[in-house]
This record gives sequence, C-alpha cells and structure tokens, in this order.
Amino acid sequence: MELWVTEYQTPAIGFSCKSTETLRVEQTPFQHLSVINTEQFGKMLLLDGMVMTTEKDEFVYHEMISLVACNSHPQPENVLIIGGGDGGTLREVVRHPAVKNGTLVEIDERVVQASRDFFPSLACAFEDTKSQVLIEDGIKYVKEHKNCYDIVIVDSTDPVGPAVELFSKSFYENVFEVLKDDGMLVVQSDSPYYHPNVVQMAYNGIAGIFPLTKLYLANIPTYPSGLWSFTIGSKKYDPEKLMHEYDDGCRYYTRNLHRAAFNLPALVSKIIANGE
Ligand code: SPD
Repeated sequence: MELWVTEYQTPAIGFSCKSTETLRVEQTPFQHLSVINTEQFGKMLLLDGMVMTTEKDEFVYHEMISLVACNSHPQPENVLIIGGGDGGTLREVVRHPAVKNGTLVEIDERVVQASRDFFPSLACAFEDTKSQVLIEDGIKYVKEHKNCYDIVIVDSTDPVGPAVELFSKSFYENVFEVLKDDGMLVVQSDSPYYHPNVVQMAYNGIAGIFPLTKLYLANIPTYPSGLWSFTIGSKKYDPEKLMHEYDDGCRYYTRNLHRAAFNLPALVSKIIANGE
C-alpha cells in the first residue's frame, strides 16, 4: 500500500510526498512532531503538519538564513539563533570563520532529540566547540539579555502555535535590545505567493524598529509555493554589501547569489510596499 503525506499549505493547496517509512510521531508539550522517510526528499521533519526540513533540500534554507547576515556583518562573532532546534542553521553559523559563538535557544527539547536521532548531518552542529544549545523559551531569553549579540536569527515555524509571538512587534523590540549597536536580525518571513500577509507583517514589524530593512528570496522546493522570503533588520550595515565572501562548500549560496537574492520580482516589491 502506498502512503502519501500531505501538508495543507493553504485551505486550497496541498503538497504531497510519497512516504516510505514513519520514523516518529509524537505530541510534544508544544507541538505535533513527526519524522518520515520520503522517496523524493529523504527524511523529513514536520511540526504541526508543516514541513520544517528534509535531508535533500535543507541546505537552501540553512545557508540562506545564515550566510547572508554572517557575510554582510564585518564582525559576526556572537550569533543567537531562536528556534532552529534541528541544528541546520547552527551548523551554517558555526562553520563561518568569523563566528566565535553560536547560541541556539530552542523551546522544544523533542525537536533537538529528533534531529539527534534522525538527522546527523544537522545535529553534528550541537557538538561543535563554538556551539551552545539551550532548551529555553527564546521570547523570554531575549527579554532577559541586552546588547550582547552581533546577529540574531529567528528560525521559527510559520506563525501558528508557539511561533505566533515570534512575529510580533514586541518581540522585534526585544531583539533590537539584545543586539549590539551595529547588530542585525534575520527572520524567515514566509511565502510571498501564499502568505503575503505574513510577509507584510514581518517586514512592517521589523521596518518599524530597525533603521534599515531588506527582504531577500530563495527557492526552497518543499516550502509553500517554493518561493521563500527572509527579512533582515539592520542597525548599521547594508545586508546587500559583502564584508566577507565566505561560501566554501555551499550548495546554494554564492557571493553573486547574495546580491541577486535582494533583486525582487515586482509582485514582492509591491507586497512590502503594502500593495495588494
Ligand atoms: N513553512 C515552513 C517554514 C519553516 C521554517 N523553519 C524551519 C526550520 C528549519 N531549521
């Protein structure tokens, strides 16, 4: 019998994968977690029925959420990751030569454990000497720390369940405070095709606080519509301008793609200009 797993990306669109094996299904204290094996993308982690990462295309998201900021900040020494419990973003951050410390604050220990159990190529980051992994509420963490990070990366789920507040103005205000005077914030800001309202919410929330806000794009096959956005809020440096040219071993990110990713299709420019 064939087993197909579907993520309902909107009430009218589903993304289905043929599954060869169910590896884990559990309700954690925070969300529904599953790990399956798929014919097309290898192992896949889902939270609340949404695809978080897969073995075959994880590199796109993790390189793009990490390296754009790390290469555009002159001294990205201390980097804080909120969420990202699978470890993929941490892996990209700590391999950057200018980074001295990568701190991961993940609320759900079961996500970290699932990664340790099924995604060794992501979980390898947990053992890096530059890494620190804290099982804590990232929202509380940023309220309690001030002026200590060069970059904050919010590697959240989409704004449902525990991630809703990670898209709020008050959270962005606290992130502004946790950053040093020349710091940068990067968030994953959803699909311009399917969730333009989320793109706007993240962009406007950040632009209301940070002096410089820019959006960039990447193509991620397993995320809704394939076209995915990231938003950067910067206190000082222009995220389009390269201060480092580190792209060793990358499979998606290149220094040329860095610049290209900020060249937006007209429909996306219109969304962030609050058009329809
Ligand atoms: N639509 C899914 C967006 C998920 C973004 N975060 C994924 C976590 C991967 N480290």
